[in-house]
Amino acid sequence: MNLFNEARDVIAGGVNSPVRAFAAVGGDPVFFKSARGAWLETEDGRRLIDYVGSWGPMILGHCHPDVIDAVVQAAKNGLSFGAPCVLETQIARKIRELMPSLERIRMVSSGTEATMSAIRLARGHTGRDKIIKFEGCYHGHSDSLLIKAGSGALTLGIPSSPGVPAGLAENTITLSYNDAEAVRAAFAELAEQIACIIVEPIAGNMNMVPPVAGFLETLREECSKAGAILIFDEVMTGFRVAKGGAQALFGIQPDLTTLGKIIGGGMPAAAFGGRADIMSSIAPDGPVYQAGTLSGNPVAMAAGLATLEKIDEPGFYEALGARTRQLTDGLLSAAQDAGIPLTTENQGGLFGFVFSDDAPIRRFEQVAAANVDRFKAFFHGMLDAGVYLAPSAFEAGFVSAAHGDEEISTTLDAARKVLKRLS
Ligand code: KE4
Repeated sequence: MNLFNEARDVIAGGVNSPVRAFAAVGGDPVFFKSARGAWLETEDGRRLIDYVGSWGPMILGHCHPDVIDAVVQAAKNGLSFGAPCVLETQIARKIRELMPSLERIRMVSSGTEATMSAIRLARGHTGRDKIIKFEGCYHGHSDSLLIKAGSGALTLGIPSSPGVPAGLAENTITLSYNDAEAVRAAFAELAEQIACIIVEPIAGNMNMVPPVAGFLETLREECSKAGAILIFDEVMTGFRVAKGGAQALFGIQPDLTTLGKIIGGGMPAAAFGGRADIMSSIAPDGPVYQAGTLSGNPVAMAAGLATLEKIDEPGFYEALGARTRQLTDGLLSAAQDAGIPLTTENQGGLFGFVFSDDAPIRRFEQVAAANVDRFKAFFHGMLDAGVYLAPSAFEAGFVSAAHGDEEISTTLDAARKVLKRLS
């Protein structure tokens, strides 16, 4: 029996997270047994260049010695205390040093927990129930956030997953990403009912879609006017697109921020934080309850802290950004030579590419209309050539500090050959 069938015999769907199942690209998922730097090693002995990086955490590359040493050292002192340890204070200080808007922080164990808790905090702090999110943005799988709009701008949410009660869904308003007018209209109609807006300041879950000028500014302005809380979900963009995240890049200060991925360095760690007055509403200081057995786990804190120390080194993001641009520029020229419409985005260590001639991509509808069949063929062609891309046309890509000239040139050589075959 093959590894995937063996997994399916005991694990729901054969995977512990749906996107890993290759349903969006076809075929069986690849099983990995090890990774180092920019490279993955499969169970059947192949080496692949990795552009998923565990969906973002592995910004230093896999098995960075400083991170592994920190994890081993922490583990030798005990895996979990369920009680305070100084590593939690140290990483919280480091996060605030890099992202000053997080005046107070609460560690959790996943991005889903971070956004779920931030939403509850916003509702508890404001006493309001409605939240605004944007179609194409993903904030983890808590009930209030698995909601898609019907048609129209102000349609009250309908569940996009069974198990989400209609009574809850109707408090989620889903608008179009980059549609500032729809945001103003929502506040004009419902201002005093809106607890918060949650947004990916650069969307990385509908491929990569940056904000248009004025969009984030409108969110900031409307929330400030209405006394609603602006939540930047930087689980993906935090320390990925710039040292201080998207909020530093765009110079916009949210009221709350959610983080994950990189702050755990590959271990389960995430966080929410922001204005001290809002965070004072969280238990035990305040009435909004939130808790977690492994929140602030010392081994995860050690991995995250070691990672954040490294990204804070001089020149880290200049080098990372240049590497990512080298990749996306090369993909663009290979597609042009092959006569295939392709548009790309890049910022820091995050990139996206969409098979479409409708550039620039700024709306979910444009991504949804792109050539997914061509993406599938490209994905498998690159996999056969030894390059592991995200197995979905709706995901972004991740470059690490370990991706060097060899990895980029090998990737672009493969892309040139595969695109020529597709033309
Ligand atoms: P987790 O619960 O998966 O740690 O984080 C949820 C989350 C929250 N916010 C943003 C902006 C995110 O991108 C995510 C998770 N990202 C996906 C990849 N697009 C995780 C991969 C997966 O679901 O397996």
